[in-house]
Amino acid sequence: MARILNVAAAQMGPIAKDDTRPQVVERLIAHLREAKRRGAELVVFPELTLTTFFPRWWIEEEAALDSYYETEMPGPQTQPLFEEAKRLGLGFCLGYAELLREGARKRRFNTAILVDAEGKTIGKYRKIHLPGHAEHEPWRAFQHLEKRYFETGDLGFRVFDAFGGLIGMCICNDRRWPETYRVMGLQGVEMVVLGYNTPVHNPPTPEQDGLSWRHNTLSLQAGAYQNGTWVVGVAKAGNEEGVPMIGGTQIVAPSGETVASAVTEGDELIAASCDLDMGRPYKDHIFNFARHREPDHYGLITATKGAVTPAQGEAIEAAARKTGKAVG
Ligand code: CDV
Repeated sequence: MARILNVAAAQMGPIAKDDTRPQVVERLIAHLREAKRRGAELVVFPELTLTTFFPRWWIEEEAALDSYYETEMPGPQTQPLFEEAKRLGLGFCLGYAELLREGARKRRFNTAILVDAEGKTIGKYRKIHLPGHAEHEPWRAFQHLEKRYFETGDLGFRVFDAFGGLIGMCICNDRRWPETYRVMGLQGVEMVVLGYNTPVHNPPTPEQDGLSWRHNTLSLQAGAYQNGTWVVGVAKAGNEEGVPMIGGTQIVAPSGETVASAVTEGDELIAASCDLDMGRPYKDHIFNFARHREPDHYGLITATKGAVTPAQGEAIEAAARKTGKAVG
């Protein structure tokens, strides 16, 4: 019997700087109700769902910066979302800015949580690949200060036994990195859910602006196919505070084929019935990891962060082969 997970991808249109949490939560609840009407069990919301994408601004005043973060989840303003999801019997994945206090130290993460149909948080992910820069770069049309406003995630790429399958999370820029999917693929992931905020224009490489949509789809489809997993990518889209952001919300099958996609750049819900066993033939044959992977030849992947010369690469690979540390 097929293992079907009915999933909905809840694309959001722009969120203005002055929009309040209750206004946003009302839009999220509208998505939940539509998802329920369409038979969904799990609803995926975008990255930093609750506010405008604030890393586009250089913010000097700490209180102003703090206002974009959640110090508790659920808190008083997000509780209605949890309650409505529970009432409807829906699980969800929600991205938000997380602020932790450890003594006098503030810690900030770009976070996503997986919440089950009972309203219980059963998984948490903190964004690992943080794009952009840490200092003010006024030459840009807008900033991308994720490296300033967030720490690198400290929870790894975990996979959760939930919704009748194995579910993983990542966030936005993570989706462009094959390592993201492979670490979850090695844990048998069956569905990767992720949200994103992707401006059409990338200030350092404007010549690629016309390819922003293609690079999104390419990354989602490659990650799905190469790991025999479903991938659900959900945008916050449209013109947000003068910055156009791509839509392209889509649900990708383990074949690498997109089975549902959004057609607007506003609040739009798409849904699909996903057979979690559809990844099985990919995992058993062309990407049978235990049979065909050759980790003894992948030493460079973890031995270096940046590119090295071919001579250095050869030396690192030779040393890794000698230690032969792969298991399985
Ligand atoms: N929020 C993001 O991580 N955005 C990046 C942009 C800056 C390229 C992305 O990878 O889509």
